[in-house]
Amino acid sequence: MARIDSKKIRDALKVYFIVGSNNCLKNPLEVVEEAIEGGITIFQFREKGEKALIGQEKYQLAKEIQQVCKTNGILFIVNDDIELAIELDADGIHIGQDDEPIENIREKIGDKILGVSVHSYDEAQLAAACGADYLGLGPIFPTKTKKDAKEVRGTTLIKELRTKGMDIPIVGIGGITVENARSVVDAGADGVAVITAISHAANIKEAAQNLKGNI
Ligand code: TZP
Ligand code: MG
Repeated sequence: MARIDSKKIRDALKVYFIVGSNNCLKNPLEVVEEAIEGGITIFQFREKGEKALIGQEKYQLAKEIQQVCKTNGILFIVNDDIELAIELDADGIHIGQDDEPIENIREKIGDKILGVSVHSYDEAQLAAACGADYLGLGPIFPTKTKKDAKEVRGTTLIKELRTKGMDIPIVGIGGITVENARSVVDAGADGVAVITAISHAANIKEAAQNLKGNI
């Protein structure tokens, strides 16, 4: 296996759906299936926070969602839990600044996709130099989903990285909705990552479709 090429990851980042069981108002498997029907382009399993599953229950849910993703040709990324990502042979892992050093993770995962959340130009430069395949930037807009989220920056950092010549694939995250998604891509992101805009929608398939249609 070789590292994913940047064209492929750029395309995959367009509509990035992230979910854990505590973000869902119904069975997470159904949520993911309907989101896939609506056209999401990549998926992240993010089982953390209040009432998050642990141990065997977490593993089982991840495995079932991974199977749904596989059947539908959707990349399956695991948030934070490198052991789980390796055990499941996931397509990739997404880490933050508080996780293990990026180069250690790259060493452990080989050519799997590596996404890194960054909050400044310096963090972005370091992540790119250490082997990140894409960067997550946020929160772009106010969000209630991540309690320890950093300050809202709008699209400022996306524009800064692009203006300074960084070409690495970027996805924006935090408070993104069908109404504001376009502004994130216009600022230079390759796509938008959302939790609530899809997982809490009355019609999940339509929410994913509308998001895709608006970027
Ligand atoms: N990282 C920065 S903001 C955020 C994460 C995981 C939460 C995004 O959730 P929502 O519901 O799309 O605002
Ligand atoms: Mg983390």
